[in-house]
Amino acid sequence: MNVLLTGFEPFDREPLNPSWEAVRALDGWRCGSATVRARRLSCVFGTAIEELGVHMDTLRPRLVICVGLAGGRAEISPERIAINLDDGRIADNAGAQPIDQPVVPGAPAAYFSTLPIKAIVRDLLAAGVPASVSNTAGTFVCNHLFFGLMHRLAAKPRSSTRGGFIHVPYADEQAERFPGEPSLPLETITEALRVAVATSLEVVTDIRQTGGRLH
Ligand code: PCA
Repeated sequence: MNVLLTGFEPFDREPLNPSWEAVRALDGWRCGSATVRARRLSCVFGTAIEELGVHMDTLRPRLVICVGLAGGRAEISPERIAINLDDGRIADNAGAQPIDQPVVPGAPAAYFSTLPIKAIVRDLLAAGVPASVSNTAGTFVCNHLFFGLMHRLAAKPRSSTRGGFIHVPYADEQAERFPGEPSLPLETITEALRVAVATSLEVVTDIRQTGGRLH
């Protein structure tokens, strides 16, 4: 049984993207009866969703976790919701900068993750990794991919495949270029994704625990 983990190529002039560096360290890792397959996606609107679709068609995964960098966040953050909106504050790696466009015209406004996001946060905290639920994945390529993933899964309601998105902080290797911004060791980010995979395979119904915010 395959688990698909995706990370992104670098973007915004950075030489590395910790999402891909962490994900690729898990390629081939066996978690119980599941095997992780790591794939790198382009940081390009449209293309990222197309590449994900090819990998899903080929690997037929039972679990899909897409991972991206959220520079400036201090915690590993499982995303709760993908919105049907592209609004680029910067251009993607192909130079496109959509403003207020739907990811998929005519599709629902939003989809919820089908990962056990609360249980993932619980298990990360228990492992000593800073973590919290995020209630917005932004409006750039990460949210775009997350929406594309959930739209695809929603089209096959009888499939048992679950999926979602996790944002990670800068890796320590990037810290000197972002003074004052939080970062984590790459090994901690990799370990966090191990926990996220294991918890997602184990927990089908999420736990009841707040992940809310006042603002
Ligand atoms: N982070 C960006 C896109 C690629 C990535 O790793 C985002 O949060 O949208």
